[in-house]
Amino acid sequence: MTRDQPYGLVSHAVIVCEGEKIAWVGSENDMPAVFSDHDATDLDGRLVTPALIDCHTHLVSGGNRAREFEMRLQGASYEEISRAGGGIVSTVKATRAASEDELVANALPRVDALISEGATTVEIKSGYGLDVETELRMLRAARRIARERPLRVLTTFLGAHALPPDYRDHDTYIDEVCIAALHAAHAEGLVDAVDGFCEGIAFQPSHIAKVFDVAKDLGLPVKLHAEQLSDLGGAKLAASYGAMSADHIEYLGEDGVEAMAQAGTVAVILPGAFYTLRETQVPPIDALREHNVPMALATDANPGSSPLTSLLLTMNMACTLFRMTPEEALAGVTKHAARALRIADCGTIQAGKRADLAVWNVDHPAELAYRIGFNPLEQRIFGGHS
Ligand code: DI6
Ligand code: FE
Repeated sequence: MTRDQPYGLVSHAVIVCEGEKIAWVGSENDMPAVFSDHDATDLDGRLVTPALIDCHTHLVSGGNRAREFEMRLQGASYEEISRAGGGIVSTVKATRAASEDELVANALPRVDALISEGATTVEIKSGYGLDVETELRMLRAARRIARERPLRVLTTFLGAHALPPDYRDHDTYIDEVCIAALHAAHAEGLVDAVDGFCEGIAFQPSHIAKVFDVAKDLGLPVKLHAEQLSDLGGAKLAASYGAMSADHIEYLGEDGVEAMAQAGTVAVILPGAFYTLRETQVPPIDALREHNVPMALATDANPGSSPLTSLLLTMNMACTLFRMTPEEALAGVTKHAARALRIADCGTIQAGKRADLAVWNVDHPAELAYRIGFNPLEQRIFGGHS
């Protein structure tokens, strides 16, 4: 596609699909004659973008935390609720009590919300089991979602999400449960990547390093929830392991940005959590731009800090709250989200890539980020099928 137009826009374009893939894309006038006998669908001049990709979600979980929402409105902070046994740990209870079928059934309406806005690829993390059995059950549920819906799911093991109530010592939990669960999940083919939550209320860099060392031995790529509420140097640590992404990063400093740039680690920006927790520290967008760190955008869909299942609203929030441009926001949920997940076969409209496309009823791509709570999707195409 041409790079000289904003958004890489091509007007009067043709996209030739063959099977699951794009065979050719370009301006109507340049189309090779060999394609002229293909069945054609006229999209009436509508905008076509790559289908959307949500590269950071916790879509599989039990229960919900509406009560905690009420408590926060009465003045309790996210960290206070978490230290008082609420927060992540309350979702752990509900998730342990849920069967695989229940976990899938609970997740599907949220998955469908993403699909209805043109998403074809979604990352889903474990991390609400925090015991071997439930971590594996969450990942099996995540894999099953890709069989229940026309959707690609990438799974992420997040055993280092929180200290479960049955453990007092972080090192013991990491050594006895988290690493055992990672080995077991990997042996069952359930893990595409390994994540952790590096934060005062979760795990220190030393704990994360232990988990990442195991991931490295198993040949699994890593990513990290880093610098969300404080700066523990998580992004730097992740970059030292060649991480796919460092996510949240509100408190990331310049040295962390540089480390990410050098390692090719994508910044995953999560405005839903920032909004929900009414944070005030914005991620260092200017520094990320200056250092050419690709910025992906995701929902962080989870029952606590980001009960958000709209990538379009995520785009709007990234622009309004973080001053990202609508063009950056669109790249954040397509091209850079694919990069954050290290999937080279989607995220842009190019010959040879999967025909994962979204057709929109808008006049200009900036409209995708501009509206609030409005879905202009006309059609979603997944692997050439609508
Ligand atoms: N950071 C988040 O925003 C979520 N997990 C994490 O590591 C929060 C998850 C939750 O509150 O349930
Ligand atoms: Fe998260």
